[in-house]
Amino acid sequence: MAERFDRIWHNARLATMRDGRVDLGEIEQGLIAARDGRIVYAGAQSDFPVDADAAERIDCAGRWITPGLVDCHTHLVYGGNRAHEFELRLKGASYEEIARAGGGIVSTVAATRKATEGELVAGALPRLDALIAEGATTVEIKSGYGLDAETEMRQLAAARSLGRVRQVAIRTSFLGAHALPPESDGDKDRYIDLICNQMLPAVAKAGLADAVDGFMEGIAFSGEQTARVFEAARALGLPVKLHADQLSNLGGATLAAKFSALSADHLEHTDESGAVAMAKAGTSAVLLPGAFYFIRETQKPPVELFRKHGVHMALATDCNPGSSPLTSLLLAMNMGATLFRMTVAECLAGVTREGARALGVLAETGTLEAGKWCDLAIWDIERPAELVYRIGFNPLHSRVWRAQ
Ligand code: DI6
Ligand code: FE
Repeated sequence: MAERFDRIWHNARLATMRDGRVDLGEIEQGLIAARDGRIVYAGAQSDFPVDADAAERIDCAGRWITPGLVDCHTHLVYGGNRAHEFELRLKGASYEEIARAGGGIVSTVAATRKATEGELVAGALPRLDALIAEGATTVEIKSGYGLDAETEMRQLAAARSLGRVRQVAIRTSFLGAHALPPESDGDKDRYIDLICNQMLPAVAKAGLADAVDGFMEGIAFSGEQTARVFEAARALGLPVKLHADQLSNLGGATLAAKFSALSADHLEHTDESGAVAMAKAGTSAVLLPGAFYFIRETQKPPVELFRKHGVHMALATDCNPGSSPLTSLLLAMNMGATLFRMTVAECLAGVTREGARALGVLAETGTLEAGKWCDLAIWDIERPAELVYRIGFNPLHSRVWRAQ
């Protein structure tokens, strides 16, 4: 008897993004078959049984199918808005002047503390929907605008709620060590104690975080303070990741590697020893060209060193109100190519396979392979390079999350 499938997409061109390749794993006459939300077959149409039975058959008319996109670094749940700050900056105000006038990250913290979970969800939905409209099927969301246990947990709960009101997989990261809250009176060590002894255990107990993140920087936390947060995460069995070497080289990439972090992110100032340490540890590099562009950074991440040492490179939006108000993975890809000189294959892998790897979910999504969730983006394009090349144009034809 012929095998039965729920849905079959035929007459498609596939960019499978299978691991271990520098190309896209293209299949010209391709077919995908799904059952129970999972890919059962992704390959040449000619190798697929002609008598296979399916509840639904979709003729893709030669369109390209890529894995559903993965945004592996966002801060898209927050209260308020910082457009006014942008206007002040355009008039010449410095980041410090804005911060002293009550703006900057502290203003987002104040607005986030005032917002209910429902308000946080409602505020984040248009941003999440913008990502989904371009084919995103997995999105990571960080806390870090609460900076107290209650608000951090509310932010993470809002992130989890988003995954219930939209067909998208949400991965959460606890970023209590994002900035020093105003009530800490400059005492960073005492705030780190609070994170390790109270906030993180409460977040872990509630099952609200899939990973723990930090911001290691002169304006944020030191290597020693970050290591304490990572030790606490390790004791709770949670994987770690780090905002590292964004504005200066404090050895963030090396520290992340030492803790076998899933990823080190930003990395504009990472040196060769950091890249080597990441390669050895299997820590992914998450590159964030939106922040690089928006704060008019000039130091580029060492893409050449990452290639040389075989560090996996992901690309993400870093969607946040202060340094990267970006909700487009297509534009992130264009920026990855034009600003960082990444290849088309690297950009596409960066928002699919490598994004999934950076989140620790590569076994579940990120490539078109049997056994994974059937997460697809179907595009009206002639060649995959169009996804990277065009600016501000969305050629998504349709999106499929877990075969639906
Ligand atoms: N790095 C950044 O660039 C943002 N956070 C971080 O860890 C800035 C966040 C903000 O200004 O709201
Ligand atoms: Fe970030």
